[in-house]
Amino acid sequence: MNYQWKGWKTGTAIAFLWMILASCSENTSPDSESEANAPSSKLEQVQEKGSITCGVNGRLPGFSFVDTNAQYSGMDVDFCRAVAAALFDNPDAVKFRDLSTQERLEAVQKEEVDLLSRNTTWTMSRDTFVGLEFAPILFYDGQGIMVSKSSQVQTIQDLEGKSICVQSGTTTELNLADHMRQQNISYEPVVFDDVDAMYEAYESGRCEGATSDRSQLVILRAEMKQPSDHLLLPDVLSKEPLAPVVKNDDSPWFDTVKWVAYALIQAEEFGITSENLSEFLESEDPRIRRFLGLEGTLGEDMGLSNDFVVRIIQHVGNYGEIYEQNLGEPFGLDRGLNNLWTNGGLLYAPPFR
Ligand SMILES: N[C@@H](CCC(=O)N[C@@H](CS)C(=O)NCC(=O)O)C(=O)O
Repeated sequence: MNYQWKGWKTGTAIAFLWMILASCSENTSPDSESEANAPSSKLEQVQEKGSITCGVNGRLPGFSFVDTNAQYSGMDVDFCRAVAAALFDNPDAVKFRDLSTQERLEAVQKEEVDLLSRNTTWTMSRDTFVGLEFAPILFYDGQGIMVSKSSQVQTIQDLEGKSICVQSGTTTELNLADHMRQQNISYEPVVFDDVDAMYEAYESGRCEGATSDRSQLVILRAEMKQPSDHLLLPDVLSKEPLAPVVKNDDSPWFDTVKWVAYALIQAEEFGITSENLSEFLESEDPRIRRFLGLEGTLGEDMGLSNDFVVRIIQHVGNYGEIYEQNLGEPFGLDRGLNNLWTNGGLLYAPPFR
């Protein structure tokens, strides 16, 4: 047996496998950093730093958008603010960093950001191979297709032989290919690296359809010159559970981000809002008292202050308030699956005890 040859073959096979996986995994490499001299948790690091760096989209109204005065708004932005509120009692202790679709996962791996809060779908390969952790799902989305009314397209089948604008480095691109293959529909994908270029091309008639997360299509259609010229097909091509992301192998930091997300959901379930918080601070209900840190040491036990939930609600509000302010009121997006489990949705926080 020629071991050199065998080794070469194995090496080539691994390199080849990596190339294939990388092409489906948004240009990231496996996390191979030695854990031997692992630094302290990012929780301690950010506490020392006094702020968090949060990776966002920056160009998606409702989720994360930066205006001409450099002010950020949106659900993803509010989640960054909630983490900062929990840690520093200051929702403004966040440095936002705009990340493109292609940059976002590597920025987490390389710790250029402490947290990614950017319309990012939780997938198995991102969670495992790419070396990331996904916090609780904060928006249950699904992929949709928008078409111009002038194209006469009314069903996915009508897209036979037509072109569809799609952005590279997304689950969207992969799902579209899967779905059309499964339905035996041949189409022309027109792939863009840049989201603005993609929607401009679609609006100017370069493609009959455009595909993305449905929430994004609804929001961006509202921003188009003639929103009523465009139609969202009823089909939902995929599950797109959008969740905040942190780097693997750092439980204290992952726990922090995770329980901030659950606190937003549980606050809504208890009916605690930024408006009525002071009444709840008088509550005799042991579940509320524990949740708000009036009893017990749930916060301190994980390295935060005992009143971290109070800080979140006071500065940012509960999940429902954040949703209404960013997506419900401005864009009329129904809660749908993004409702509490008690209201027929999927939002469910484990017990705070
Ligand atoms: N949720 C999907 C898609 C998210 C995504 O990045 N969407 C694109 C549009 S299809 C986007 O937001 N692009 C903005 C940009 O790259 O600046 C994913 O995680 O892959």
